[in-house]
Amino acid sequence: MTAPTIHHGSSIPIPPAQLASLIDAHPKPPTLSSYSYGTAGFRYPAPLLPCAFVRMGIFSALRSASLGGEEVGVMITASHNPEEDNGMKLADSNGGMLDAAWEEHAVSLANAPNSKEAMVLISTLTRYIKGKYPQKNGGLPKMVVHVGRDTRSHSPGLAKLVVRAALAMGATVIDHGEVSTPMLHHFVMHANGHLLPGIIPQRCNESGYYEIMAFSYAALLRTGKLDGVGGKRLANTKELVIDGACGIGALKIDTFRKIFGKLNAEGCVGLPMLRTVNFPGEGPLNEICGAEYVQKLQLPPNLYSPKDKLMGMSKGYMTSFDGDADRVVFHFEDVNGKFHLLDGDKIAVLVSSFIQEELRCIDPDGQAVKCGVVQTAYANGSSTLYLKNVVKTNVVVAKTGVKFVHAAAHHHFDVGVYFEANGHGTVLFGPKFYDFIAQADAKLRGTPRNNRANIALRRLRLLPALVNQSVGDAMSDMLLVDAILYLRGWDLNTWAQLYSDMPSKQAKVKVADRTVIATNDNETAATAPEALQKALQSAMDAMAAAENRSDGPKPRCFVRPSGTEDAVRVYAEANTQNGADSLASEAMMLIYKLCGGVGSPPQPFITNRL
Ligand code: 16G
Ligand code: MG
Repeated sequence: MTAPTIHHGSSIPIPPAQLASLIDAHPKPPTLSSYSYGTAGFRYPAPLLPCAFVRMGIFSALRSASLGGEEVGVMITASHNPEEDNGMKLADSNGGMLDAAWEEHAVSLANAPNSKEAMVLISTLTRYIKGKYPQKNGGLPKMVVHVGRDTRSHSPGLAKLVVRAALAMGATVIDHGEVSTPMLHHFVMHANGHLLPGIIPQRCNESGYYEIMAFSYAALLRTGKLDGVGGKRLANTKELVIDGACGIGALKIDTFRKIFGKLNAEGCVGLPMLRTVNFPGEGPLNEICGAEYVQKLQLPPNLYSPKDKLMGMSKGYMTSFDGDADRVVFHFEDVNGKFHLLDGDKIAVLVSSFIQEELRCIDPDGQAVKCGVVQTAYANGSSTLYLKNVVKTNVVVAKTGVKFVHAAAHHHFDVGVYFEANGHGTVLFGPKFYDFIAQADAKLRGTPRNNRANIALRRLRLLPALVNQSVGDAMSDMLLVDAILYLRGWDLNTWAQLYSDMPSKQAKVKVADRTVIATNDNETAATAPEALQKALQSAMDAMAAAENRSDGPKPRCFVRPSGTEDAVRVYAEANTQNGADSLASEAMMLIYKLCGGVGSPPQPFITNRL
């Protein structure tokens, strides 16, 4: 863990001609028609990025100024993409994703054909900001940009471009070096302390990030024995194995291990042993390992670490992070060596039922705080049914991508749990939750410390600090899940058996232009090309008739253009693996035929699992 490097930009802005020549030095790649801001920012093969990165360095400084000097962030990563790709995610001052209105400015600036036009956009934004926040010296307000990067070989070079361009604008740049995406979002959220709820201690550096999380996690474990139910670590949850996807997450777990050592020495019980596999350099980033691979293919990760690191390792309690550690899925091998996946849907079920149960210990009617879960079209139908019928919570379906699910959770609920099936998610606590905690505190004062309502209050009060509310965070989510399992005395098998997933299949198809496919707001149905949805619906109806089941979710499939790759994604689920595979095969063929498929026709899946 190293301290960030702070660079101060000059208080006198560099002359426009110099800024223009910095832009000119990194021209638009001739092979790229335009940059688009995808599901999570710009993401392209690394050699195409220098132009966009210089411009986004300038842009992020302007964004900070446009918020009256609040601090913003730039994370250099292509997340779960292969090593050759890179990209950036922009964090707004609340720690969340860049505001949608400013996304448009970012895209326009990235795509300005030359420095002259880029300078016009820069001066328009500058004029607007100066009008909004007039300064005595006639300049822009204070600008602060936090920069972080993942472990890709080209990330340091790209980070330098962002730093240089932001400094040229006169911004202060806080360069955090190699960090995970959620760490960078955390730093930004905590740097703007006035936006933080009072219950969360302000910690805007790396050691603070670990401490706040580890201490609230340990405090949560300490409530374990009190309710007479849990506080049990079963033999097969004593060692938690973390597949770091050969990326940044693997490096960062080490600090937790050290903190856990200290906590142990201080008498904290219930901590698992952490064992990390798949470090950077041990294998190719995100390849045959990590959350994306494990979740999409429903297969265990390859273990690249040397044999001595794997010695004595059990596969009974494992997690996989993605390349920038903002996603996590759990998995285990049962006694027969069968692989079981616990994805984001299962995490949503575990977390939302835990929070609701604790809330009900204080407010049995469940009226004081509106809880709910936000899912995407990818959520397994069984999870949605379980949430509605067993957890008895509200469910909203939003468009894929954190910026959409996050906004929906914020909009609809006082405690909004969102998890994409791929493992990206978190919990958002709104003002009504904090009021509820304050009122419960007053009401329960003087009552026995260990009555159930008091235990619940203690637990609920710890959650806002343990959970990274700026964005999904593999480390925070992993600790949250582990704590809940411990409090319940469960292992992964008990959790897995809450409900059985509908068999599903995911696939992708290459087409000449994926923008010919449009979908409705939450991507559950295609709206263009015209014939597509009708044909998909017939395929679903035919499958429903063939399966002839009156109970449970019906077979379902949907297609959507990917926001991170040049492909159209297909999702299908049915009551049998055979059904899901054949529905997915049919959808792939329909895309190929109706949407301009390229290359040879997709091969149908041959079912090999029942
Ligand atoms: C990005 C998104 C993730 C989404 C995925 C979909 C963020 C931080 N990450 O990784 O939420 O599920 O893209 O990818 O927003 P796709 O559009 O290629 O299917
Ligand atoms: Mg990621």
